[in-house]
Amino acid sequence: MSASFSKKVRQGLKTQIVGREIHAHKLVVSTNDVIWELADRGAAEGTVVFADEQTRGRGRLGRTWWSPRGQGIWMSVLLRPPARGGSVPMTTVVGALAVADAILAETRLPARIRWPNDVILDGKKVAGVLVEARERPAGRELVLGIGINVLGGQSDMPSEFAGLATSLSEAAGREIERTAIARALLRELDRWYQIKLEGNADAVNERWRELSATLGSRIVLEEQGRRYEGDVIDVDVRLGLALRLSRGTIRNFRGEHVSVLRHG
Ligand code: BT5
Repeated sequence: MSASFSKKVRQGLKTQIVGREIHAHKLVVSTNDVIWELADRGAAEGTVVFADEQTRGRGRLGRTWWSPRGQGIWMSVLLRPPARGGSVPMTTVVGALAVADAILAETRLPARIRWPNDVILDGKKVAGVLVEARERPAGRELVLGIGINVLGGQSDMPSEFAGLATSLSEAAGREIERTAIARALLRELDRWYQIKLEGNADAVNERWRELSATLGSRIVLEEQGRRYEGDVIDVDVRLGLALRLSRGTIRNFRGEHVSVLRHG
């Protein structure tokens, strides 16, 4: 990845916060780490890092994110939301909405959000979102990391998740250009982040419900060692996922410490 990648992404980009500064690297351990280093040095909110390849891309809960060279969008953005405006679950939803809307706008593929942080096509994971937070004297800093498989396909993927994942090009049946998706992603991140900053939770919830693959399905999840099975009756940015358990009681999960074991 080079200066020409960031130059192409910048073409016609009219964002206000996200993408104020864009860095593109060939090889990094994790774009989230690069952003944290830039944050330590006082980088502006909205600074974005892309990488061609990550040697140890991170997933949630200690998992790894496979990030082969030139095949996807591996990126992170630095956010400094005002006081109490930036919970990890809320920012995860902002990321997932932006990914799904960018895919829809650029490819017309029907991307859906699988709670809490996956974007899927035909039930297969095409993208993941990882949000990390730190408290600083001046307030909270968040790093929103996004991985989208753009090129290649299941035959290239590790067998551990090959049948469960796909890429945009594989799903579309034609080669999708990384820079076009990257530009749309920055535009949608900027848009959804500002809707969130305005406190417009209703707009976020409305779109999330439209795009949710989880709403209405029966799932099994695990939170801090305990298993829960039930029907998903709502998703809400403040309350999280509402699950109707078998005995009829309703329990809310915010998603930070949850793994979904089965998704109907
Ligand atoms: C995620 O974790 O889905 C969050 C992924 C975030 C990756 C981005 S890339 C840029 C930024 N920098 C980073 O270091 N990370 C972020 P999780 O829900 O825990 O899903 C991880 C699981 O998805 C793994 O255990 C695999 O089973 C599967 N997986 C790994 N790589 C994949 C890929 N490229 N495509 C589809 N599934 C994958």
